[in-house]
Amino acid sequence: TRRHAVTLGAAAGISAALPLRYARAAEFSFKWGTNVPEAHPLNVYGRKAAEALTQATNGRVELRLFPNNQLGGDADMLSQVRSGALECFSLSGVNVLSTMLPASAISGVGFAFKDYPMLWNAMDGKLGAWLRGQINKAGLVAMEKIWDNGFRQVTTSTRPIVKPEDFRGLKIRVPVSSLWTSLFQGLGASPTGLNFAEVYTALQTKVVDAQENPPAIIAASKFYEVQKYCSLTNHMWDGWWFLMNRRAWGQLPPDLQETFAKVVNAAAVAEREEVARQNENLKAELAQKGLIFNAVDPEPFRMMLSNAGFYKNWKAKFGPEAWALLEESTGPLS
Ligand code: X2X
Repeated sequence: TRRHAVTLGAAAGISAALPLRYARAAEFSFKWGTNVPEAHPLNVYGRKAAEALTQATNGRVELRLFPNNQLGGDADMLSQVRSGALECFSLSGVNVLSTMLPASAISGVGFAFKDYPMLWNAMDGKLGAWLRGQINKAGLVAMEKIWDNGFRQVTTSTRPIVKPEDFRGLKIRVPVSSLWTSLFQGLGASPTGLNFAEVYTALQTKVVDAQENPPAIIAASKFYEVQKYCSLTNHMWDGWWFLMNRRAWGQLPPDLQETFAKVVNAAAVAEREEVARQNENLKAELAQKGLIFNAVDPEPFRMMLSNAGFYKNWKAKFGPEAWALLEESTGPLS
């Protein structure tokens, strides 16, 4: 049987030949774009999901992963997944998705989530369900489990961030997003919105002196080559929704939709564990590569944001319903 052949192939370590083991071409072949390098767990677990999906559907559904902005930058991939040129795209709700759907940025409010239990309780609970509903209304499909990127840390080539004043005038890259821009303006920095594909070069050529991302990305994207300090600000959490073009999703019959969702969501849950592990363990490895780490007390930074009117302004923008859902998980934010 086909299944038997797959097992033998896997045991023999043959994976490049996978499609040949199926007599017919896949009935449904979906491209999946991501914005981070091959080595990042998003792609490692993405590849596992693609293999599992081929097996679980006997080759009927094929997921072809294109990591590292191979299909274009964040904004390009978003328009492609909206038009149907791309079927699947992993995108943060706080990133360019929020330019078409402002509500999707609410998970990125500064210093909102203290830890992972608080975060998953929200994203796997009512807040996540509400956000997927919004994404759906905007014409895209979001799989239930959001993939982890992690709590974000600031790297710079100039100075460590120890107290809020250290942000003053700092040229820092942020994703193209008004929430991100306002967060760093509130902290006194000079943020520039850039798609992720442009970040390494922008740091290398000193167009910006800083960026902010979790250790797993700092390692996978080799930012340690062009940055000197990493300050553990934990200023916000971020993750990737697995977004799909609605027509592509609708092509799958219900049983295949169910299998697809099950496989992709299971991979997301496994990816979360690996990302959390890496974001903790990679610090030692990055320090060996020359990155200088420092711990940060978040409270003065949160106070500064609060004094800048950040929470008041964003509460008004997101509206009472969304804000109440957020605060249900985080406690009062002001
Ligand atoms: O663009 C970024 O910094 C990244 C990779 O973390 C996101 O996708 C938000």
